[in-house]
Amino acid sequence: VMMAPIRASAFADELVKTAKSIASPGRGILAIDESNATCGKRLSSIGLDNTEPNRQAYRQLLLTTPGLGEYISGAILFEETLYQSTTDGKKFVDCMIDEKITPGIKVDKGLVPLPGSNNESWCQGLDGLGSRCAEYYKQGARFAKWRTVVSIPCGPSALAVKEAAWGLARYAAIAQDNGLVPIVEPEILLDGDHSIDRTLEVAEKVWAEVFFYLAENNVMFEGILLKPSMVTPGAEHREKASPETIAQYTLKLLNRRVPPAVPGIMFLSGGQSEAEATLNLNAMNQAPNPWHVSFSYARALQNTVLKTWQGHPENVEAAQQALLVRAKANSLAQLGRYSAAGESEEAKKGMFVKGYTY
Ligand code: 5MM
Repeated sequence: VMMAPIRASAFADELVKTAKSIASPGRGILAIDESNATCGKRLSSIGLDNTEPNRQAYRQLLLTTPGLGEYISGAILFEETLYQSTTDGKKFVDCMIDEKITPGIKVDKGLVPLPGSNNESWCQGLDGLGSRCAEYYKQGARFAKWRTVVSIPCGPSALAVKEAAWGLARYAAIAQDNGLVPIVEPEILLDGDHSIDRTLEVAEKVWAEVFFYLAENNVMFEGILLKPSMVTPGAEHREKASPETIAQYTLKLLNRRVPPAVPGIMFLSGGQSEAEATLNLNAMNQAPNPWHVSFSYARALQNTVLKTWQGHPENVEAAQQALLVRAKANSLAQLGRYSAAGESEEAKKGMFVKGYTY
């Protein structure tokens, strides 16, 4: 007799429904869960101070974009944003629900050095996670995110990979127990001069361990979403790879490591330019595959928006149009129907920063 997973029993049906709706055709995730420190960096790039009203204004611009829900199925928020409202007093959560955008919440507490490793890091946040998830659910969140990183130039050490995988699995089980669909994000950083084959090798190791511990923690695979890095050469490698090559390697990774029970693969952009991130996603969707291969971009959805906004109220509408342009391009890429003709120069600018930490 097969035993059903013991975890997630109370929320099982709801988790499956939530995951499916986030992974619906032609839609993906808008990642705007920058912690206050990271949001401050974004604001300072356009000359704004890192104040609560400025963060609120920026998130209001994004979350009140008319028609956004056609292309965006979920948005990941930082805790502060989950409790904020528009200047007219409408809760951001309600703005999202009106557009059929599922509210999500970042639940990790960030990266710190991992003692005993090769200068690597681990992700904190398991203490008190159950009660925080329960609170976020009450506030309207229906999915969660936990991002940890793996560095290829630093090894990665067996210790760092194991810790990353174990932390993701414990988090995923706790999130499911509290009704939140966990996004599982072990970001393999772009840094390094390694080849695309080396990235594939590391990614295979990382995902093998992640799925081993997810299973050991009785996580229900139908109620999770993945947020992987695309398989590319290191950012400082002498050769660049075409979208076709990146798609071929990345799909090889998914085929080898990800069970078809997982409903959605929502890629991160990791410092790629807006146009690159869209082209690579489009290349992956040229043939049917067992999952929903889509996006969960932060920088690759926000770069042009920020530059267009510049913090001026009179630019809000134009900035919202810029968000719609990117969201629609990625929606088409999810369906395999994107063409790069007519992309702006801004969208083609790379955003990779060596040694970048959020
Ligand atoms: C939005 O940025 C997230 C990191 O925030 P903090 O480190 O400030 O807490 C990050 O996890 C992001 O969601 C993912 O890396 C995807 O973003 P990109 O820009 O790589 O698509």
